[in-house]
This record gives sequence, structure tokens and C-alpha cells, in this order.
Amino acid sequence: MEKRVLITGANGQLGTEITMALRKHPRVERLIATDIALPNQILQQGEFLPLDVCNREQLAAIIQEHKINEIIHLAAYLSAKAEGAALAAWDLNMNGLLNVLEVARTHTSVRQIFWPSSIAVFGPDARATVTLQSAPTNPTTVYGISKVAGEQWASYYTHKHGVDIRSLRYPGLISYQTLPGGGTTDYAVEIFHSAVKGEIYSCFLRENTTLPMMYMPDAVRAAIELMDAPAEDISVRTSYNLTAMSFSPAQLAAAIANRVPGFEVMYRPDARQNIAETWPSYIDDAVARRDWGWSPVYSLDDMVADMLQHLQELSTNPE
Ligand code: AKB
Repeated sequence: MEKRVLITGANGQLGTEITMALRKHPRVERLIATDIALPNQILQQGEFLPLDVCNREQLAAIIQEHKINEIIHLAAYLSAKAEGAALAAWDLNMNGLLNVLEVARTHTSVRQIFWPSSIAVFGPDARATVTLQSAPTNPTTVYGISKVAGEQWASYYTHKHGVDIRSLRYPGLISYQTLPGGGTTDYAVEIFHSAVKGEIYSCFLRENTTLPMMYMPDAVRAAIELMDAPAEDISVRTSYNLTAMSFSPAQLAAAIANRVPGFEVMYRPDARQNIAETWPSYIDDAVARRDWGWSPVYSLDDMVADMLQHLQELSTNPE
């Protein structure tokens, strides 16, 4: 069946790139990007509707009018922003998701939902050498609590109501099209912008803070492959562990300096350091590999080379 897709939070870092990828997907017949904010330049090139996902009637009306059969629900507060606005973050992250699940339950046109979870579901008690799919999920952040609750709701709606919702626990995502906003892993994007401008980067994490990360083309492909996998292969209905690489700010800075001689970073850890210290450094994604064949393509060095090349091109030719 052809896909008629609605994306929420499409203006964000992941939303912009999933929108770009799905516009080229051979089975996508209709793609409506939505966001509470005005569309960015990339979204303006396709179909866009304003949507506050906390407004269930507005969401339901769009689903019904456009006979949407797939929802990619991305609207959310990220970790650092959520710590500063706990109740607003809970409202968007939880009620936004519950609205999507309820609309899917009551509108039979909706066959599938993709919703991202995060490595933030893990807390200090999951910081093993490598954090397994089955590790305890006892987060100590607002964002992490909302993701754990969301995973349980996803599993509940799948098993109780037959809503086919699929999810990935994304690590930090690195991309050049759109800046992330309000995350703890945002340094790994900002650092490239400083490098390309020839500036010293002031890093808000300590130099040895190792976190799991992924380059955006892998992250987008993972979502598309998970959505396209046969339902009987999906054994995890909370959310799959997923990773590509792990590195610290010092290792990323060194990889950039190999290609941008003289590039320098100074370390000024802030409150985001406290969040990072509760997250895993290394993720085991063996279950995703086994169930639907997940395999990342980009290594640290591949990602650094590609990021620098694209950001340099964008800085010389912004159009
Ligand atoms: C964040 O830093 O909040 C996100 C995440 C790891 O979920 N990038």
C-alpha cells in the first residue's frame, strides 16, 4: 500500500531530514510536514500545515481529511530544554504522544506510527561497559522519564489496541541541515560550525564524556528500515537500542583537527554535563541487528569528513 505520511515536529533536526528522505521514497504518495512553528526553507519546498500536536481535534481533522496512514511523531522537548521547563516538557512529550496514539486508535486509516525514544531512558544504574537492550530504565531527567513512559504507552497501544507503533532509542544525532535545539548531545553539531568558521569552540561537556552518537543518514535510514520491516520481525514494542559510534568531545575535536589544522576547543562544562553523566557511554544494539538487520554505515571519521565538506559548501554557497 502507498504511504500517506504525516510528520509532526518536522521543523526540527530529525524532522527536516526525514521529510527530505521521504519526499524521495518510492512508496510515499503524499507527505504532509507539520509543526507548531513556521516552516524552515526545506519544509517550504513541499506540503506543510501548521499543527499543535497537543490539540487532538486539529490532529484528528488533518488525519481524517488527508486519509493519513502513517504518522511520524517527532514533536518533543529535548533533554536540556526539558530540565528547564519540566511541566511544559511533560505536556508536549506525553500528551502529544497520547494524542497521536488515540487518533491512531480511533482512525482506522492509520496503519503505522514511528516515534523516537532516546538513550535518555537509561539512568546511572544502566551505565555498564555496554548498555544492553534489557538494561534497567530508571532515568533521572524529565526527558528520560517522558521517554520511558512513552515507551510503555507505545507497547500498551500495540498490545491492547493493535496500533502498530515502532520506535528507536536514538543516540546523539549529528547533521548539517538543521541545528538541534535543547539537547545534551548538541555540542557534537555546534563544534563543526565553529570549526568551519575558524573559531575556537567552547564545549559545554567535559572532554572525556563519552556518549553514543550517530550520523543523520544512518538515523533516517534506521527509521525507514524499521517502518518497512515485516511486523512479525519486530520483537521490541517499547523501543530498540540503536547506535553507530561512541566518542568523547576530545576524540571528536581530534578527528576534526585532523582535517582542520589548528582547530581548538576549550571546555566549560555546564548543567548539561550532569545529564550526560547519567547516560550510557556505549550501547548494545544486537536486538535491532537481529530483528530487522540494522547496521550503521558511518564511522567517526566518515562522519567528520562528510560534515565538514557539506558545511564548507553551505558556507560558500548558502542557497
Ligand atoms: C538530547 O541530547 O536530548 C537528544 C537525545 C540523546 O535524545 N539528542
